[in-house]
Amino acid sequence: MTVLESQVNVQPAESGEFLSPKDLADAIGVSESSLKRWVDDGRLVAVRTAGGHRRIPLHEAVRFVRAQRLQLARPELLGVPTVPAETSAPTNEPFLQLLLAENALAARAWLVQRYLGGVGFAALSDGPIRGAMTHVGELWKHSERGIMVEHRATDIAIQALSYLRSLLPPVADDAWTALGFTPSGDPYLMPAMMSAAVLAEAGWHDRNLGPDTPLSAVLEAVETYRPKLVMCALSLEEPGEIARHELVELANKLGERGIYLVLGGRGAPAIDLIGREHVLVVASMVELSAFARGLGASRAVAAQQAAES
Ligand code: B12
Repeated sequence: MTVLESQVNVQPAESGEFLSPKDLADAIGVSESSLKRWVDDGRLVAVRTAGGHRRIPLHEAVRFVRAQRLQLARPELLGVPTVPAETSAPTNEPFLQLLLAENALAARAWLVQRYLGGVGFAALSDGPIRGAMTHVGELWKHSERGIMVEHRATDIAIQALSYLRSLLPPVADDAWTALGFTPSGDPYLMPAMMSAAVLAEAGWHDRNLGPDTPLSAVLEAVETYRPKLVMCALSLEEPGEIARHELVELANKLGERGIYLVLGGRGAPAIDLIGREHVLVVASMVELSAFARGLGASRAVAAQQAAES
């Protein structure tokens, strides 16, 4: 089941970031007047052009389609890559096959289709993406080409993740901030990218410092962004000595200020911080998402109680 480039439908929406009511109505398969009614009753947020025309931001159209669990009649009119129905079988395999076929556009389209269908960023990360990368990570044991294929697949997966990230709705100005990084000596990109996007999906501002980040830069970022949550991704089972020491020092400093430190990845259990207050070791993006949403909800409750008192 290979998907040819020619099978991937992509028709750029008018401006690429905004849709006309007609395009969105046709994409959904409803009349333009129905769509304008949804805008008028506030279920769908539109903006006005200088000429007074309604336009719907792409991320808002995506949010609305997901929230209403709509089956799109013509998904290509959204201007996002989509793949033919038969490739969206509910298994992890298609994404892996698209990575191995180096079909970047179809890999992106496959993720977008599942996202439009209601699967969240965290679940896609823990499911098809992790599954595919685990398979890819074993190839070097079985073939000379294994490392080359791994590098190509990683690049294509990162492209697809970045694209999906660009479809997430903006977060509220007063939302809390989460800082993400990978420690000294750890070259891995994807887990920190994923955890940042998962926090954005949960309504937080995210600041990702990426791979091989020394403690000094993390502390600088804590001063700059005042995060309520700091996430560290450890992809190697045996993190280096520098990383271990820096993380203990970081946990001490964050603990003094009541800032949470979330550790994830196959190296997280090796860091001697388990059981510390304000330190969490989690095994998946879904767990991280649940924790972040819980913190966000507790903030809303505290704000309401403060308002009522
Ligand atoms: C791509 C890759 C590389 C690339 C990274 C490129 C880049 N810039 O990102 C490069 C080429 C650098 C690399 C190098 C090496 N690699 Co490598 N690599 C991989 C590979 C294939 C994918 C990694 C990835 O991004 N996975 C996707 C992420 C999302 O999956 P994940 O790590 O499972 O994370 C999930 C959960 O653990 C959790 N999670 C993880 N982190 C976090 C963080 C937070 C905050 C949260 C909430 C959750 C969370 O959520 C994720 C989604 O479910 C893995 C295979 C694999 N199974 O992942 C091997 C793998 C990690 N590498 C491995 C090895 C051995 C190496 C090398 C030592 C090989 C060598 N001999 O040189 C070097 C080490 C480099 C170093 N400096 O130390 C082994 C690790 C074995 C071990 N037990 O530690 C693996 C498992 C492959 C294998 N099966 O042997 N690698």
